[in-house]
Amino acid sequence: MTDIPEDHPRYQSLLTRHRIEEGVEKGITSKQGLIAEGRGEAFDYLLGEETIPSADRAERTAAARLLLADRPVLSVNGNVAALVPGETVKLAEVVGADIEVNLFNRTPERMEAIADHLRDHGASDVKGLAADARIPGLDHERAKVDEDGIFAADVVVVPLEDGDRAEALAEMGKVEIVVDLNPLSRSARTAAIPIIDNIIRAVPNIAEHARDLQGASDEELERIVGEFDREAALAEAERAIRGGDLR
Ligand code: PTJ
Repeated sequence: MTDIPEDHPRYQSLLTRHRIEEGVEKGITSKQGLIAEGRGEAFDYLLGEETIPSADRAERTAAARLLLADRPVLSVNGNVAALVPGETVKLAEVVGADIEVNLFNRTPERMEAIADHLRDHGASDVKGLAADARIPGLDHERAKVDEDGIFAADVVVVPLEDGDRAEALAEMGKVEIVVDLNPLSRSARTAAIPIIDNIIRAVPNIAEHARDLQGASDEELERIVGEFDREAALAEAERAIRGGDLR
């Protein structure tokens, strides 16, 4: 990346690509993660590679909901670990959440590599390795979670999630905060709080809102959550993608 100047118009997107590539090389990100990244990039390009106002509102709402939660958990897959490891650790600290590695393509090697990578970025406790509970309604490998992590959580942040699992978690009664650049994806449509933004921008922005809201009363946080309109957020993102001016 040293030969790409920071003022290159596609700097952020090239940096993201490079991180995903590195993730695959380190055994963190799956090959399917490369395809997922390509799909995400196309949506991001149409969004103007920026956080649109409805996404910023969703991110503030997510911060408020996380601060209200009793047992919040941030779920981490191979793409999230490659793109925002340090930012995820910081967000977990600000809102008092646990971090759990939860993979679509689960192998013991990738679980360990991701947990190590998160520890290298400052995580003290990484869940997901015990796998002593199951999400009902999913096949064996994809259902594995920690009993004292996602299984017991009231609020779960699930970025770049597969639709089946997002639906199964919602069935369990979890409040889901989904980060996904595709407003039409089943995971985004299942979420209580869909965030249609790049994970690279979303995670630090949720943390910034959480810092800002740290002194707020529960009534104020509940007001923010209550005023959020998920249908409007999805519609606004779809409108921006379908009708946006290409820059
Ligand atoms: O690491 P694993 O084994 O858990 O696998 C993770 C992937 C992402 C490969 C797996 O969950 C998968 O196949 O996901 P999908 O079904 O391809 O969905 C990924 C979604 O994330 C798509 O809707 C993309 O548009 C979106 N996406 C991709 N990159 C980003 C993104 N959303 C936000 N930020 C991104 N950087």
